[in-house]
Formats: sequence, C-alpha cells, structure tokens
Amino acid sequence: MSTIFSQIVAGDIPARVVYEDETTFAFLDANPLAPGHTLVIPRDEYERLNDVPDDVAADLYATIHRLVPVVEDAVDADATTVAFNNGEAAGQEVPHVHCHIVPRFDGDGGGPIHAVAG
Ligand code: DGP
Repeated sequence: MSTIFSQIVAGDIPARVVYEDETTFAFLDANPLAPGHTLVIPRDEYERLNDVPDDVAADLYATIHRLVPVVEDAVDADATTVAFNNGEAAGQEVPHVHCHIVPRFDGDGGGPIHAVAG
C-alpha cells in the first residue's frame, strides 16, 4: 500500500503541483496553515529523514532551496517556516518524508513549532 503522497506523485490523487523533477516533487498542502503552504517530498517513499539516501537528500534540499523564494514571492510573505515533522511523536501523519514550506507574515502570531503541528 503506497502512501497518499506516492498516489499524488503517480497522479492517482489530484493535487496542486508546484514543481517536479526526477527525484523530487512539490505540491500545495490540502490543509494549509497559510496561503501557499507547500510540501516538498522525494518521489520515492522514505518514512523518515534518515531513511533518505544522501543523493536524494541533496536533491530534496536543492528543491527546498529553490522553492522557498518562489513561495515567498507568490504570496508576498515576510518569511517562511521550513520544517519536517520527523516521526509520529513529532506530529508526522503521513509516513513519507515531507518538508513544509509555510509562508509567514509579520505579526501572524504563530510560533516556529506550532506552525507545523498537525
Ligand atoms: P504532517 O503532519 O507533517 O505529516 O503533515 C502532513 C500534511 O499533509 C498536512 O499538513 C496535510 C497534508 N495532506 C494530507 N493529505 C493530503 C492530501 O491528500 N493532499 C494534500 N495536498 N495534502 C495532504
């Protein structure tokens, strides 16, 4: 049984795709904490960060690095919270590594951790 995110990558579940390349994929979060809330994932399924091979981790970081300013510009954000919930106790609900890029605005009142709490 593949994760819901693998089904999105496969095109079996619709999503607002923001970016894709050979190893990584990005789409809008279905329950956004702010407009433009984006998830960046490896195409392949890895449950936790330390399961991700080095080359894929490098690609994942490159995509995050590329998309942060794009997301900020798209919604005119003042900043972004960029975070992984890594493991169930940390609030990870989908067992497929994903990085949250959450646009932040001056005075929005969200703390860094609560911003990505599920
Ligand atoms: P986390 O709690 O870190 O595992 O975050 C999971 C995020 O995934 C949560 O913010 C909502 C989002 N999400 C869950 N299911 C779907 C889906 O089917 N489509 C999209 N676009 N996002 C989803």
